[in-house]
Amino acid sequence: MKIGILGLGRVGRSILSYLLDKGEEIVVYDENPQAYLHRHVKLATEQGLVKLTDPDALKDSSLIIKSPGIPNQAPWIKELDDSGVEMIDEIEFTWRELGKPMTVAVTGTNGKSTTTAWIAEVLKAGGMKVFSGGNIAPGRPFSDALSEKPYDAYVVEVSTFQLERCPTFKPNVGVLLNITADHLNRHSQEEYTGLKLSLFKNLDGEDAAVLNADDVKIMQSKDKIPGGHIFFSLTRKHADAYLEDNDLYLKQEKIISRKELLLPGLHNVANALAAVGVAWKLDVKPSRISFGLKRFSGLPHRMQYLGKLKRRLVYNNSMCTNPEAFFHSVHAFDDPSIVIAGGTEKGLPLDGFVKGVRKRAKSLILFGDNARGLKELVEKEINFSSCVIVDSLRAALEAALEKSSPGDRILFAPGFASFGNFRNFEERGHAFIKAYRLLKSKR
Ligand code: UMA
Repeated sequence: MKIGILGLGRVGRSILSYLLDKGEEIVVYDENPQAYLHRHVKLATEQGLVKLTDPDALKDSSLIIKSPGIPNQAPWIKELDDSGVEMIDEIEFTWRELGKPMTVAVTGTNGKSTTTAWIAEVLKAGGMKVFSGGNIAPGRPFSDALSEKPYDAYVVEVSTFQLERCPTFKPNVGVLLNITADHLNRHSQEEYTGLKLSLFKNLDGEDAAVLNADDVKIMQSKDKIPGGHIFFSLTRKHADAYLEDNDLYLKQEKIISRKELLLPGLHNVANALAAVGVAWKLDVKPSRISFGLKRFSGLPHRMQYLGKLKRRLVYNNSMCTNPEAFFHSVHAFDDPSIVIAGGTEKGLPLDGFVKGVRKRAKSLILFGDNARGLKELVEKEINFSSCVIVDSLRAALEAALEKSSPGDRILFAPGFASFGNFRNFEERGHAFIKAYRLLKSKR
């Protein structure tokens, strides 16, 4: 059987390695010739196991698997479609190849990655062996599961890019967190909403749709969503999973207090309630749901709770790379933090940074190229005088300890890009974690 792979990013390479093991005839195409230089692709090509080709030569394939980044509207994709060849998304392919296993698929505009990882944690607490992946970043493609031993459940984040060609994909539980505008360069708003809802199109009475009852767009569409409905809400007590007086409930039974969750912000309470809804459908006991919710400290570098250092709570939000994100990071908490910030300017307006400092910073520890400029800015604009400039992340943590008291929170929310000192936000986050561990070991 001749199988085509379009795109040799993380998805394409993961499928390639699985198909190589199966001994299939494989043809690949990527518009960027650099993609062929990747070590595994190069090796397979040199050994004659893979043919690099052009779109025309793919027309007689038995099946083509398209990477999510390649737009459906591309003329060469349309041409392939016209030839009648079957072209599907990685999600559809992986689910079929795995033999249609127990799958929880999570979509929405915001919060997908955190909720996917949180659901996985709660199901693990319930004793299940769980694969977690999909669109989630940092994370691994769903197709990585093909090369591993079977799991009890697969929890996958799916983006609209991955739902365009999933004709038979039928998760046992689909989760829709929210729908706002996004990816309008690739879909119209109507198409985008339609694609999100298409996650549920094959559900039957045995399956469940876990839906945010606070989202107007979702509630307007709910009658079109098949499967049993499980609602979660921050405000409605008649929902299945809900928040009341700062406690999270499942069907009138208290599961956990909000203050026991390590992740800040009401949006994360909503994400936790979605996880409660999924866990209930999969028969996880309330005490285990509570345990799993409590244990989750966040995805790496996204408001990740690291632990306590000299009785200060330390959070790593290295993913915060612009002033607007800085504003939201510091506002995730109701009270001010000792904030570590700074990096490389990308020419963006600095209002979000200044507003964030005014409302939610007790002290500011600044590092990176723009440290001096930021100090002058907040001194001049808002008369903020509690600034320290440092030249390393370790020095930043030490300064933060000096400026704080037990019980305070130290928040690493750079608000700027990581270029210059680090390759990307992940490397910067790792450097922060390393500094935290070093100081912790010296206590
Ligand atoms: N390519 C072409 N032609 C194109 C576009 C891409 O040939 O028109 C080739 C590129 O040269 C490249 C390959 O396709 O070699 C890249 O494929 P890809 O963009 O699908 O990237 P992957 O590395 O396979 O990553 C994809 C997702 N990428 C996108 O949706 C753009 C990752 O989501 C996802 O984590 C990964 O699969 C595993 O499932 C990233 C993302 O930005 C994080 N997602 C969007 C989001 O979250 O908002 C949807």
